[in-house]
Amino acid sequence: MDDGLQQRVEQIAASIPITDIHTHLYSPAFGASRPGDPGGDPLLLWGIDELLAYHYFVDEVFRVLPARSEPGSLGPAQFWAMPVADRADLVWQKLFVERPPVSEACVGVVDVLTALGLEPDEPDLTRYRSWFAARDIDAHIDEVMRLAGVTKLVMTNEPFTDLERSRWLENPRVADDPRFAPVVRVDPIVERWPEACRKLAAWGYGVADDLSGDTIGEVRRFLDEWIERARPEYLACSLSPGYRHEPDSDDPALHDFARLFDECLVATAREHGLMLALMIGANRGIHPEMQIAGDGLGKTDINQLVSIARTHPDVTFLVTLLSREDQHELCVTARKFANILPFGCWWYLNTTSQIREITRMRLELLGTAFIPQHSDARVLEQLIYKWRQSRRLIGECLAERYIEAERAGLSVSDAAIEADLDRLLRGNYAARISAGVH
Ligand code: FIX
Ligand code: ZN
Repeated sequence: MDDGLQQRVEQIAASIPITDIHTHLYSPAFGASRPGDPGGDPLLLWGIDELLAYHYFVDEVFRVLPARSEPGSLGPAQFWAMPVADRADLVWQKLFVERPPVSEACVGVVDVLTALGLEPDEPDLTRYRSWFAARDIDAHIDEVMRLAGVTKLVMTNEPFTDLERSRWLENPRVADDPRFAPVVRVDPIVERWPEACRKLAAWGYGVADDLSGDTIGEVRRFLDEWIERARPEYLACSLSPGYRHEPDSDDPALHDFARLFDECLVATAREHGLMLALMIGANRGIHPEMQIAGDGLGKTDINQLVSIARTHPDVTFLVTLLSREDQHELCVTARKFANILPFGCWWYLNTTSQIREITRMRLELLGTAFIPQHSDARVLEQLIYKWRQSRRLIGECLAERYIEAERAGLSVSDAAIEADLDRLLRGNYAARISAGVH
C-alpha cells in the first residue's frame, strides 16, 4: 500500500466538513434527555445512560444473559420495565466489565469515552454520570459535532408520531437550529395505511380506507402542510423487504400501495423539488417483545426499485438497502438509473467490514457519484465513533482507488483528493437539495 498517498488522503479526510444525511437526533428545543433525571419524553437523547440503553445493546446483552430457563435470566418485558439507568448498569457490567468490549457498538462507546477525555474502563458508571451531568447541552452538542467533524445533522421528523407532532404544534420554530435540518418521514402512509388513515381522519382530513372520495387529495394536503411547517430537505419513507410497486395490479392492496406511493409521496416530492429517500429492507417487529430492538432485515426485489425509477425519471430517489446481499444489485441498478442515489451503510451494515466492502464496491462501480455514509445516530455522542470510523474507512477505500489510478499512470493532486472527499461527505447531497425548492 502506498503509505504516502494513504496518509495524504487520511489527513485531508480528517478536515472535510461532513453533512450527516440521516440521523434520529433532534435540536434541543424538541426536548433533551437530562442525565440522571429520566422522564420528560425527550426526543434528543445524550449521555452515558442513553448511550448504553441504545437498542443495539439490548440485542447484545440478551446474548450474554442466562437463558430463560436458568436462574438470573431476564425476559424482554422485565428488561424494558427497568429504569434506563438500571438497564445501562446491566449493559456496562455484562458487555464492558465482565468481558472486553468487542462488538462494533461496544468499541464505539470506548471511542466516545476516550474522545471526551474519560477513562474507558471504569468499574461502574458513577464517574461518567457525574461528568455528563455537569455538561451544558448546547455546548456539548457543539463539542460532539467538532469531535465528529460534522457540521450539519439531518433529522428524521415523523408527523405520525404523536410526541413529535405535539412538539411541532406547540412550537412552530422547534427546529430553528442551524446545526440541524428537518426531514419529513411518513412510513405509515405506505407501510401501515389503515393506521395512517385513522390518524389522518382524526386530524380532520377527508380520507377513506379504500382511497375513495378525495383521499389522495387529502393525503397530498397533509404532506403539503408538513412541508410548509417543517421545510424539509427531503421526504422519506422506509419500505419492507417484500414491498411491490405494481401500479397496474388487480390486487387491491398492491394497487392502493402504488397509488399512495406514486400519487402522494412521489407527486409531492416532484411538486416541491424534493428527493424521496427510500430505506428498504427492515423487517419490523420480528421479535415484538424486544420493542425497538426487535427489527430484523430481509432481501428485497430490486426490480421493484427499477419500476419506481422508470416510472418517475424526473424524481431523485435517495436509496439505502438493509441487506448486504442487495448491495451489488443496487450499485448496478444505480448505473442504469441516474435518479437513484445510493447512500449509507445502513444499521446492521454500519460495521467495519461492511463499510469497507460496500464502499469499495460503490467506488469501483459508481466512481464518486454516491453518498457513502450516514450515522443513523439515535444518541448524540454516537456521532463521534460512527464518523471517526467511517471517515477513516472511506478515506482508506478512496486511497486504494487512487493507487490503482497511479498504477495506471495518473498522479492525483491533493486538490483533487479534497474535491472528491468533499463530494462524498457533503457535496453530492448539497448539490441535490440545492436543486430543489425548500
Ligand atoms: O428506519 C430507520 O430509520 C432505522 O434506522 C431505525 O428504525 C433503526 O432503529 C435504527 O436507528 C438503526 O440504526
Ligand atoms: Zn434510521
